[in-house]
Amino acid sequence: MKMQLFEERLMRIKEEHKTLIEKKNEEIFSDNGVYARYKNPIITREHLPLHWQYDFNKETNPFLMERIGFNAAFNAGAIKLNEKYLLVVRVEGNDRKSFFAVAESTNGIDNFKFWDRPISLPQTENPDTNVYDMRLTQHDDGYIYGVFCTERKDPNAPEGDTSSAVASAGIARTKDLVEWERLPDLISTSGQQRNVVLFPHLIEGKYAFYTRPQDGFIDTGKGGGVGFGLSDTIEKPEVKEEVIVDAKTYHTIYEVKNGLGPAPIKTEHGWLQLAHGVRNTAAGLRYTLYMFMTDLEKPWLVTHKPHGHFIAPLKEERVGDVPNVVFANGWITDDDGKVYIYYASSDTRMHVATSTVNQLVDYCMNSPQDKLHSNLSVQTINELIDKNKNFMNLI
Ligand code: M1P
Repeated sequence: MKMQLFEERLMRIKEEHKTLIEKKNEEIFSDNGVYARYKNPIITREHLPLHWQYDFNKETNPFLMERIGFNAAFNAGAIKLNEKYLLVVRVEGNDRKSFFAVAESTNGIDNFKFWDRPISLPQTENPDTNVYDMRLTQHDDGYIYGVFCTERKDPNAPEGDTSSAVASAGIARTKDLVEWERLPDLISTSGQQRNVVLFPHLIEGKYAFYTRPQDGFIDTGKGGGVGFGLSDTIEKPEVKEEVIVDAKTYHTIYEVKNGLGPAPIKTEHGWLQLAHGVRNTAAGLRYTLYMFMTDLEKPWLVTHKPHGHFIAPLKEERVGDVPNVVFANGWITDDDGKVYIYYASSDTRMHVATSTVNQLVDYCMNSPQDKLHSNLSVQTINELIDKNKNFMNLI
């Protein structure tokens, strides 16, 4: 009886997994013309390898029950290596611990398969309690760097406080995403750091980081937005001074906090930057993605910034462990200029949206800016209406 149950379940589990992994994705018509979404999420917790979940020995698992459960697969870093689109996914176990695992696809939009084992991340002297949200940077020095958030219990938390944590930027480097060398965590002037991204080139002979200084674990407090700072070396990374690149601002989509997404994309007009902004609502925090461009030579200076969000949670993307959230820490540019924007919804699953470098530059350079007042927004709309006066026969 038990043997039959085992075999039936085995067949069903395998079939469902294969169908999911092999499911073709479909581009959805883009009404905004800036980027196209796709019909299916590209990675979910159901994509995780079956041998991470079940004990397939009939003797020790006669009911073929799941032994290790996974809660979510989201916030992935991205890189293209050897013609493969690789995502370093934040996988969260049912035990709440996040870790990193690589999933690969040959076309960047579907058929993502996880590598055989998750990444075994070397530890520093002070072991991580939790790690998440790795940003990958192919640096001029020949290494691929993974900068991620490492979280440990706050040693100064009052007795009985079993929630407070300290977030820092952990750093590891690799050449193949298989073998990783851990470096010391970034030291900076602020108490906590999350959303730290390594810039791909040296500046004035130094390693350059986009940062997000914050006073507390959730609240950024006086830490005013996306920052930027230089470190003499990468082996002893320390940013002694941070300038604010993009400040959090009253009554915007990044009024509560913001943070950089992936490492920027170089274009002839400047660096394309993708970030997340957080605003408050009666239903809690809302995370959306926005874009801006920075100067080619001085990548800490914003040159163009479209108003409002670029991608906001839509339909089922709004539902998940942390609702009303989109978050991105990975994108890939192909040689032909196609851009794959990898974003997660509601801290639960991964999606892709595609665009091109030319479209994203056009979006950044030609979309109106946020003028921070309703009447000025109306003025901007009226300017477009006036511009369209001679083209009304088209619609
Ligand atoms: O839950 C939404 C996001 O919250 C954090 O982002 P931030 O540091 O900007 O608040 C991160 O923990 C991120 O992983 C998460 O998706």
